[in-house]
Amino acid sequence: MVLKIFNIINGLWCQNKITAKLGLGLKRWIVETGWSGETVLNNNLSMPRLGLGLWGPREGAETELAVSAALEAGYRLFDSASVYHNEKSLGLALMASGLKREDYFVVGKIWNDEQGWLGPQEAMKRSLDNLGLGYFDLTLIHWPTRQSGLTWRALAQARFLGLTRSIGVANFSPTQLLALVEETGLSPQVWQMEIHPLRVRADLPPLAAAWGIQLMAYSPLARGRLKKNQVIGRIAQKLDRSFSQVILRWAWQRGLGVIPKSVKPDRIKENAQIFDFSLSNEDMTAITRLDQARSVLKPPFVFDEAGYVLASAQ
Ligand code: 1BO
Repeated sequence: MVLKIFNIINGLWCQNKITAKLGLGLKRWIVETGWSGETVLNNNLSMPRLGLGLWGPREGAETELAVSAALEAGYRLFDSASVYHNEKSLGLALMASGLKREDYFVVGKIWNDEQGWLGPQEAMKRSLDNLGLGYFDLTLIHWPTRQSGLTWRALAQARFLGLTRSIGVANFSPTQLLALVEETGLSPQVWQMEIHPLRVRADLPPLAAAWGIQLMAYSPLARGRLKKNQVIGRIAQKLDRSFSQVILRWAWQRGLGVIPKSVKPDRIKENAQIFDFSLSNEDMTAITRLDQARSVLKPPFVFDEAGYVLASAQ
């Protein structure tokens, strides 16, 4: 909302280069204060930092109800993927909300067998058709494959053609990301990774900051593995908050985008209520110390020796 009002006023006086530059500086300042819940990406477009993860809900009423509950609770970012098979329901719920297209942010992903030069744009058109939308706000390569250099060039072209406004990667190690940028000369706007207190990835925030890329945590609640954790329980009790709110707030204070998944309206609402309290440095450290460098995910395919998805396993 703060950014929306700002954008209207800013549009009126950004008639020349100097005022436009001042306007962008002011926009960054508003975002950095945390008032807006948004971040400005390295292409100067803004993105909500809290969103609803859609890996799991089934196509149909389950996804539609989750998305409607999220919209009502104030979520504006929806993390979809062709492989989640619920794009039609996401699109229907967005349409039913009556919101304008620019008022929500839709993330899409290119699955492994959609990678290469022609596959990504065909897949994006298919997904946009399912969603009933004209463009993605952000499109990610879902997993690194040996085809990802070509995929990345195709995504850059898709951005140029208006199929997506921003591009990024998911599940790329720092080495794989560097190799991609070196091969193509194209930097991502967003880097999505599995991050939660059991997999802290302390190496990633400084790298993302140095490279000017927004980091986004998927499975931020460790898929329920922390429900009985005593450290989080103690902090939650002290602050009179839920386990999930404490974990999400920890991720938020690390500067991450967060996309918790839930299909329960009360849980969806609860997960969005993380802006009226904060964690002390001691609490942040105590949660960070829970790190076990452990993934809570079992990808349904295998990787080669350099961590790329094996073509034969896609
Ligand atoms: C296998 C899908 C992982 C989450 O996007």
